[in-house]
Amino acid sequence: MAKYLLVSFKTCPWVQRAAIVLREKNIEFEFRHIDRDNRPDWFLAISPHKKVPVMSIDGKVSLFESNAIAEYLDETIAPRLHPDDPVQRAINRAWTDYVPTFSDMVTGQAYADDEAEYKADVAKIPQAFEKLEGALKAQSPQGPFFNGAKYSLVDAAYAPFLQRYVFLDRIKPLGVIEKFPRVKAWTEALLKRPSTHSFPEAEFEQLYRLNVKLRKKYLSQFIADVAVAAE
Ligand SMILES: N[C@@H](CCC(=O)N[C@@H](CS)C(=O)NCC(=O)O)C(=O)O
Repeated sequence: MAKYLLVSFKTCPWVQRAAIVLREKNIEFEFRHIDRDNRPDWFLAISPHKKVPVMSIDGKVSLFESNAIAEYLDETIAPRLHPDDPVQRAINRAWTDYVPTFSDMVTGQAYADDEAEYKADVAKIPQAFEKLEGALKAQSPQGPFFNGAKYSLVDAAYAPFLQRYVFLDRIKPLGVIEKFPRVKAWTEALLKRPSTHSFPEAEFEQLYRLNVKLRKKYLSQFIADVAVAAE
């Protein structure tokens, strides 16, 4: 088996997506966390956009962009997480293409400078959840995952952002996901899935909260506890 090295910032959701796919496929990998503010030269040499994730294979080739990494792993290592049916595969890919927009709409409020901006950002969340609610109704009437019982790359792509929505909802209640029962049930199923988690859940939530606090944005004032060291 090839040697996989996944280069990461500890709380990066895009790294988490790649890590989820590795775990779903039972692939052993080295998880190497680097400092966002002091990116080593060896990393800069293999990451064209200076971003994580980068996945190095046998120290010979380095892949970047979480979607490209996920697709590569799915093409090369069983079990296949893409559906066999080409139409279904195209639908799944279309929904993973929506992830960057979804993440901005659902977690963008964490970067708001003031209350007015925060409220405007929160007002965008229902539009994103509504689209997903419709997609889940069409693709997965019974749940629990995007394609029903079979876990797919769509699940791996959304899990990190749905998890962050839950974290943000616990910092300052948003009251949105409750209106979208399929999205809510999907989120719960993804959070229960062991592959979602790169770190113990409570520890990771604390780390996330600390990052939000240290960002010194509008939301920071609602976080009282800073129990773990920043990374
Ligand atoms: N489209 C990229 C996004 C990766 C990304 O934005 N990574 C962030 C960390 S979560 C990063 O490395 N940011 C550093 C920077 O922008 O300088 C992917 O899917 O892999």
